[in-house]
Amino acid sequence: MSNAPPELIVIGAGGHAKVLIDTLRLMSLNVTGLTDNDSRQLGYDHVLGVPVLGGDSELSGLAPDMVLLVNGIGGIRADKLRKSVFEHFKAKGFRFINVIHPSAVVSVECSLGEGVQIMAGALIQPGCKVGDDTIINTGAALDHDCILGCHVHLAPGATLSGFVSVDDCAHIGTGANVIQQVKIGAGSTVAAGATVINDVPAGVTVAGVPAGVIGQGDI
Ligand code: JB2
Repeated sequence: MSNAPPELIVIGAGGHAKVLIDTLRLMSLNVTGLTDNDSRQLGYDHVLGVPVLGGDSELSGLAPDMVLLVNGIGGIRADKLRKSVFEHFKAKGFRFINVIHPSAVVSVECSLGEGVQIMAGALIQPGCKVGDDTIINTGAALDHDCILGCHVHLAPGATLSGFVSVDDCAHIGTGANVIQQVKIGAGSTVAAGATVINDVPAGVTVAGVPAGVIGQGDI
């Protein structure tokens, strides 16, 4: 078996990937390349100096144990896409690394799944559990004992008080607030700036202060 260091590849070459490359450098990790399925339409072939290698088929010739992946798909409508990318590559035997910005404050008394991304200035208090492939974006905060499922996205500045639970693929929008002990159902969207004081069922969108249901699924 080769002793060559693993390739570190980010899937997706958009805005979220740019922030991840910067964060990984602060972790002393160098991204070797990016894949983007629209690579020919991007209008650029590097992000922060890292080459866009082509589509995801570029990974098919690589041994999974010689590659570490980072899921660079973010975005409000992208949580299911993000999930499918994660599951596709996991099924092929690839591993996703955790990305934790050096300025994030993460209690040692919490558990993190695989491929978790904790961005600049985020806070995670004790007793929290964060599932696979979940993003705690810039300046977002989890108070004590919050339970987040897989492929959840807490957008920048979102705040969860203690004992909040968020099920798989839910999206908590920029600057939203969720009071203590509220449960957010799978695949639901909390609009930017909302204040959630009651449980949110699966698959709906809530908005406003206090937040109410305004529709089904993504906004
Ligand atoms: O299956 C895929 C795939 N699907 C979309 N494989 C690969 N390798 N790439 C894929 N993509 C590519 O992801 C798209 O072609 C696009 O270039 C990229 C996503 O870039 P975009 O800038 O549109 O979104 P983002 O997810 O990087 O950033 C969003 O989410 C962040 C959290 C933006 O809303 C940002 O502003 C936000 N901070």
